[in-house]
Amino acid sequence: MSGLITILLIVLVFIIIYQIGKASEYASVMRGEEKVKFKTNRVIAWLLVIMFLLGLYGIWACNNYFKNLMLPVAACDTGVNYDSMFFVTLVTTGIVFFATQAVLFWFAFRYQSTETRTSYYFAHSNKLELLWTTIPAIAMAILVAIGLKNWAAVTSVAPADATVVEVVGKQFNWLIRYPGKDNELGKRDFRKINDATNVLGLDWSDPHNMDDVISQSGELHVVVNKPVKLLIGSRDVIHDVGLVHFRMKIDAVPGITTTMWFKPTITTDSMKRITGNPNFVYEISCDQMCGKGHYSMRGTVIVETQAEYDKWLSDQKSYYALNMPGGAPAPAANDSLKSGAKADSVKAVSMK
Ligand SMILES: [Cu+2]
Repeated sequence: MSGLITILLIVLVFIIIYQIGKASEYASVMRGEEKVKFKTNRVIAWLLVIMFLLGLYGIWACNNYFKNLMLPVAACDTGVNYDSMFFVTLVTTGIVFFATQAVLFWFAFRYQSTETRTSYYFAHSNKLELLWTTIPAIAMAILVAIGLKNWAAVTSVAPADATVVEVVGKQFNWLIRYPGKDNELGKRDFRKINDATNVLGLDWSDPHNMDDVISQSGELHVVVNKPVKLLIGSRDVIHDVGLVHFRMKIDAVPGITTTMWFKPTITTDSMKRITGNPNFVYEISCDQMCGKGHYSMRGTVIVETQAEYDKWLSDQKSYYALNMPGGAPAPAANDSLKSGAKADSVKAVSMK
């Protein structure tokens, strides 16, 4: 019974709304339909102007509210170039945005339909088509060219004196490997990966691996004003090395080594002073959704002087020393390394 009453009530409400609509229609006929139309036009035109002003205020308010989220100055040369590219893009598109929006809302207000004005039908103009196709095309081409130049700077061949550091993503942290005193990273083989004793699958038959240092806490130490080249990889799924303070990011793909290089120009200590934040740290974020622990893939970049870096590195034990206590480097067993099964037995020997 109550269901029927509800349906009847809904029907009744619809009938009332319909009747109100009809009544206002009759009223407009009695008052003169044209008059009502122009009055409505005026109201809408003013509402559009108000909407435009509210929109401008909204942009300003958002910018003001979120300005604390703005990044500090870029901490490397390529980052500074990236920021200037972003600024140029923002100014170019910003001018076009404000100009077109202002014209759009102003025309709707200024040229509203009135008793004396009839609409002008404007079908087509080749000149206009050419103008508003060519100018944006040229502007976009220039912006894209600047972008390609910046991208090439980051991904091009690194200077010969660059320190090479390996950054490998895994669910869910960054493994960072430094070449030891020999300044060369040893070979690695994914078949040798073992979470307990060989997180990166270092090939112990390669002497270059003996002094390699691995940070499992995701601490990337780099020297100020010295180029550093990152060799980036992944142990499982696609991750992404995001270095927001250096305005850089690149995917970490399993089976492929991606690289990018940069020259940090501001030490962590200087950046603490610049930002006025004594707890400031440069961050490594994972910029690719990689699983349920994605949020926790936070590493840090420590930009320091050469002396500080040398001291830090000399304080580190090599991964080999940490995981193969008392073990001697594996004998020359290059031939047996060709198969994964045999390679494991080599590792077992070296662990004894
Ligand atoms: Cu991730």
